[in-house]
Amino acid sequence: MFDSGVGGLSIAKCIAEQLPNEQLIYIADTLHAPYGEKSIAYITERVNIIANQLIAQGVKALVIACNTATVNAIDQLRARVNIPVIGVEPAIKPAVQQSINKKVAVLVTQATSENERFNALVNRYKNGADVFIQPCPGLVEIVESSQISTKHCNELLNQYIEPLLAQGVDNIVLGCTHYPFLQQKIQAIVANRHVTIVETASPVTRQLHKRLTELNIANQCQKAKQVIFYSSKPCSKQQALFSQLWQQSIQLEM
Ligand code: DGN
Repeated sequence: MFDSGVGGLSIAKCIAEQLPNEQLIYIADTLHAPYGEKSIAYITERVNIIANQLIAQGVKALVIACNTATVNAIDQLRARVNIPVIGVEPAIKPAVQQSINKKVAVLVTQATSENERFNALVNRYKNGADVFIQPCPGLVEIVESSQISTKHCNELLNQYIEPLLAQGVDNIVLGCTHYPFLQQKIQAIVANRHVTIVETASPVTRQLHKRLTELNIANQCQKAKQVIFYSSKPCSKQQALFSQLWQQSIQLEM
């Protein structure tokens, strides 16, 4: 599995907990992050390079743990490789179903907000509800640079979320895998407002398990395995960030 950086660890954590008999390899493309403001051609090239590295290691499935990379590059990757490719898409459908006010917000990167496939997904599932698409420039960088506890982070989140609350939104979908690391902060902003925050780690984990089971290749490790972590920019700062978000000391491979 891979992401532009550490965001996909929010998905990896869920997979590692729920599917302990799978060997996970995680690549963070930190040297080329963030993807959010990059072109489709650039994102596609990065996705293909990383997917090839993972396939060369003999993986049996790929998880694109990044909404931006999924909407921009999953179709061509699926057409090109012969193993299951699981993507991450914002959980708009359940959010609309459970919204009482029929007003839902989706927090995404700039690239996702402008993407045709993402907008088609919104139109497919909105079912008459108001779906507010909120691009959130800066949030990925905050997670990548360990600035979650700063005033700047609070200010940006308030700037993006307050107007949505004023509109009566009662479900907020986290449409970027970096955002679950800001969930406590978002929760504090929406406190007492009866707002549900919707994430995608569990549905992605279920989908991965389903595909592996269908192909009869699930649970092939006898014992629970340690996750192997790579970064395209390995350094002590990165290792500290990985360990902080993984809530356990980890070793970054070169
Ligand atoms: N975690 C990525 C996503 O889910 O979209 C962030 C993409 C980026 O690098 N901006």
